[in-house]
Amino acid sequence: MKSSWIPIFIGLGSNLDDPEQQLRRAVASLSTDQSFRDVSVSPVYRSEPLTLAGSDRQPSYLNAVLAADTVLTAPKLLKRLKKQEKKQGRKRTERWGARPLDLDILLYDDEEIDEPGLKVPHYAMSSRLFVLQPLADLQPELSVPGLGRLSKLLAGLSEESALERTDIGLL
Ligand code: A4P
Ligand code: MG
Repeated sequence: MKSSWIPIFIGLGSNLDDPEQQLRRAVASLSTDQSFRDVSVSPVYRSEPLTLAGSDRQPSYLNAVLAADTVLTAPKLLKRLKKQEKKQGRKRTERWGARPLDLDILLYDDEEIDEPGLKVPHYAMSSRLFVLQPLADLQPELSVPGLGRLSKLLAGLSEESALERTDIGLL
């Protein structure tokens, strides 16, 4: 039988309304929530915004990854994260639009989930340096279900997507 504490990785992103404070607030909220334990957070990176072609210019993002164990099922975890985004002023407007907080479920144990409204591993993680690098900082030996070793995914990314490591500590 599976343990009731499930290892998870959450992607954090912000490019609006004081991104550093947004990430701090999200981490503080999750790490004091009893549904989570053993919370750790990667270094914080500044990254160029990935936008849809033709959309307005956006501020750069701060990105990080949070690792924890949770008792929540995957759908309940998604609900909890959406609640946090909403609390922190997220309004869903256009896809990939600027936002105070974006919380994505990157990995939920070794599960592959493909349901309406929930796809895990996160559909775009393998092409995003701002996800893979902080993930590797936390767990370099990780394998991503269905995609293979993290080190191999990282090696396959082009140098184009520049990433700047900051000295911000979130925990
Ligand atoms: N959803 C499905 N799977 C998941 C999952 N694993 N985790 C659904 C979280 N949500 C998941 O997401 C749309 C719907 O995806 C949710 O309602 C949920 O049911 P959203 O957060 O409402 O909308 P979105 O974020 O605009 O769309 P999308 O396609 O999820 O965008 P991403 O992939 O989250 O990317 N540039 C930089 N530099 N750094 C960033 O962090 N982030 C984005 C957003 C764009 N550009 C960026 C960054
Ligand atoms: Mg999202």
